Amino acid sequence: MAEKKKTIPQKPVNIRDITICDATAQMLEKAKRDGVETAFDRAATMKACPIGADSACCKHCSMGPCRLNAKDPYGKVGVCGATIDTIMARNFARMVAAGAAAHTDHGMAMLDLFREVVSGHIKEYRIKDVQKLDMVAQSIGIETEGRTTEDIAMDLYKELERTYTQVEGEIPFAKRVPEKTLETWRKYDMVPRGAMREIMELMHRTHMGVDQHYENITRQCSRTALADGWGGSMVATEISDILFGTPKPVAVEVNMGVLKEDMVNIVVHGHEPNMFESMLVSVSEASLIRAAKDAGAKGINLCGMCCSGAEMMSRHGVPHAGNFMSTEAVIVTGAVDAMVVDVQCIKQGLSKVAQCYGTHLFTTNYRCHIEGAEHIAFHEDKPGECTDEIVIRAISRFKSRNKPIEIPNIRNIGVHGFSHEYISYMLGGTFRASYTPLNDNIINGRIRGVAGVVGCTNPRVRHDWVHVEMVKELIRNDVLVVQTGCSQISLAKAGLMTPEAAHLAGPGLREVCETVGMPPVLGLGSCVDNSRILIACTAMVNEGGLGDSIADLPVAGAAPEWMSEKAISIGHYFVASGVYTVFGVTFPIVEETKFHKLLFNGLEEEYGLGKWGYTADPYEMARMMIEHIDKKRKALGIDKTRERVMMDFQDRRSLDVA
Ligand code: NFS
Ligand code: SF4
Repeated sequence: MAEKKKTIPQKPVNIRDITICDATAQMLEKAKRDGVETAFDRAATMKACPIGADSACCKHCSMGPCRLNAKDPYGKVGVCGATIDTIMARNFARMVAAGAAAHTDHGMAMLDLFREVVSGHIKEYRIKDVQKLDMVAQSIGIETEGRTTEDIAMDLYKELERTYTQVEGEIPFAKRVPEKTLETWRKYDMVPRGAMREIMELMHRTHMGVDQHYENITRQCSRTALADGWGGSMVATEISDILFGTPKPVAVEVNMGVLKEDMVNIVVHGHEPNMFESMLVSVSEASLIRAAKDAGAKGINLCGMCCSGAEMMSRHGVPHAGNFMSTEAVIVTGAVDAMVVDVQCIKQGLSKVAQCYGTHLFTTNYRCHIEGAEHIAFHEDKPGECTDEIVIRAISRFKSRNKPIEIPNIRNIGVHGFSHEYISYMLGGTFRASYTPLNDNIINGRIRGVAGVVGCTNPRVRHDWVHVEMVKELIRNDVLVVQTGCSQISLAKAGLMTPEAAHLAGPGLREVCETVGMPPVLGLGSCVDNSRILIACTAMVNEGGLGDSIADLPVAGAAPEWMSEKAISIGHYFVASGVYTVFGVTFPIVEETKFHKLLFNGLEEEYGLGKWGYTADPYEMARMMIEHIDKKRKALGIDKTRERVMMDFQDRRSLDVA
């Protein structure tokens, strides 16, 4: 450990300036004492390349890399002659391609599992939610009346496979898109065919010397992003619900205090629910529980992190230890006997931190190996082989624990698991589950609009702070917030996932929350579950009274602390679906260029889609979203129906409640 100290920044960093998460802060203090480096330390010493941050460079061929000047964007072109707009559009498009590939490959893996389960080759999983199977099948025109579950499931598999492999035609879930939104996509040739085709074509078109018009690149970029949102991600959500159950609200504990000193602690972190589901089976195995007790533990404690953690929390109430910027910190407790990962958002740095504390870091998916981590392959036809082995190894680590353990004593209980289906039921009741009450409350102005706040955490900004401040500002202004992923965990830790948090909401939203008994901030699950937000938007359009397309709705989206390419893909599919979407941290673009004007204005004005926004300031972000929501309310003619006189924004800000 000693030699690592050299890389830790010498100038004192006030830990409170880099995170508002008390548990993470406590562990960063400990890491400092232990001489262990984390991503927070590296972010402080790694100066981001300013040209790269502006996306003003290209390395698509060996005549370059070519660096343009963000201060004088049209003063220079690449060796091939590529302009700043071409370069930025290509870079952006490749981020979308990579992000969409991640979600669609995950979705396809779920679909592979579904096929093997339906065909009887895999018996360790089964269809758990038959009602959801029927509902999804019906939504894309598959006959369900009088047919067996197996028949319906096989037909659904065949249909959904087209989401990935189809060469021509529209992806199956295009049938779910509100008509007017779909019309707009058709007009601009933006309806996805199959994700493989779209991603391939986008990679082709962004190769040196192919598509060199930023606007044309952006069209294919939109089509690819839509193949993620209404394709890969939506398949991942729907198939996971069918196989593992559709989430219903459940009270769950979140934060590092979910680790237990006297138990064998296993933390699962990643994105695919299948391995996690099997881990849940293994930790419930009587023989393994006995082995843990024989080793002196009270039992086995399974916790989640990041997105698969968010799914397991929603479906099964598995406690959640923290979001992306806490994955190293959680190991610093010394209490984690095994951290198990599959794919996506897994910092390579975990391997070193795990070594420092004698924690086993296991990779399980053939797609993701990490130097220094041990790989125990997970096979769906014999899942227990991998997950039992991991439990056994965790027990042996428990037995030989030899480092002091410090677990932050912080747990935040909240309600999670608001699927679209449940929201409909919660608002409308058992007999007439519907979005009528939501639309009514938006029309009468009690609820001003709906905001989706999602995405990563990022050490370039104060961890959790941007999420929390912005969401508080939104609910204070009567905007109902729906959340997924790491952002949901930020707000859970801030205590906003409880019905009691309604007192932080404006009077209209508070009234609705109190009547229904719901929190002002609803947690929908993992990042692929952003597809639930698309479905919720569709339900709002179909319900009536709020316009004909998603672009008409008084809604907005944000990823205040984003970091990954997946976030860009998500942001762009929301924009292409008609939603104004604001990102924080930084935006890979040079302002006042043609490409910038297209993303931040033209897509809305000329194409009738949504548009992008950017600011790092949470209050400004909330203001921009509210302003957009009000603009949409005005266009719908419901701006006058708000009964109360709204306080000026600055007044509201001075009424800070927390
Ligand atoms: Ni989504 Fe970001 Fe990762 Fe999940 Fe968390 S970092 S884009 S929220 S875990 S995918
Ligand atoms: Fe430079 Fe053009 Fe090659 Fe990009 S494609 S590196 S801009 S020469």
